[in-house]
Amino acid sequence: MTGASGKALSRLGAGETVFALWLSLGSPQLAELAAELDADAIVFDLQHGCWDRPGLSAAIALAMRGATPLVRVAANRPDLIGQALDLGAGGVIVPLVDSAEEAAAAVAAAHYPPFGCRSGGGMRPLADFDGYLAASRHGTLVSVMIETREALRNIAAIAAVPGVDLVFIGPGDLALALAEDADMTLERAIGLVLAACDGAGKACGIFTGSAEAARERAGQGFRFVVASDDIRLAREGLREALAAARATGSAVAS
Ligand code: 3PY
Ligand code: MG
Repeated sequence: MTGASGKALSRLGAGETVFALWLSLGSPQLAELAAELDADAIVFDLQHGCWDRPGLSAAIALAMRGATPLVRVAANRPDLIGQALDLGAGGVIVPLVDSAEEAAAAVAAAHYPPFGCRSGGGMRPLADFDGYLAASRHGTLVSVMIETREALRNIAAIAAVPGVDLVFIGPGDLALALAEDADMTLERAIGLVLAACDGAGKACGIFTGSAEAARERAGQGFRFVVASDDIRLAREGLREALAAARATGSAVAS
């Protein structure tokens, strides 16, 4: 089991946009459905999502049939990053990275010595550890999230960190961070991050919640966008179905 990040990393390397699906509900069955759709990446959200480890392990195996499985870890910690990769994720998205030092720590946690501090183990890596080790150096996607004022201040240094493959904006948290800031709008901050990534020759991505937003951001030069997520889709689909059923019922009654 090697090179699980292949599809997403090769699209980024070729200057193409990665269109991702985002799963938070903790359902391996949804991962199986998503894997049938030829997404470039399927992201499993462990920061805000409902995943347990056995469920995540099953979901990653299903996702990798058709896409690059990525894990948004709960925090920038070597144990969490190592666990996600040991389960077979092709890469990690690390939230709330505020400085070049924190970005370098995330990169180190994702790589084995001498390039980093990841510990060797896990059912999937050990199936063919020599092959996995050889592929992992250039085949593990590391993405750091920009979602605070401090990250914004340090964006040039963060984007320049070797081994950061993708700088990924969390617009929700960034909006919270900038709420009281009269001098900085969210869109201006997003533009500054994109420009810093261009300057550093790094891919910049942004969380989006709909196909329209994903298309628009891709058109602006963002190289990793999210077509939708399972919570939003389930909520909208269920709401629409219920409303449609009720509308039919009232039409029949009248
Ligand atoms: C944010 O918008 O803050 C995110 O983390 C997206 O998931
Ligand atoms: Mg966030």
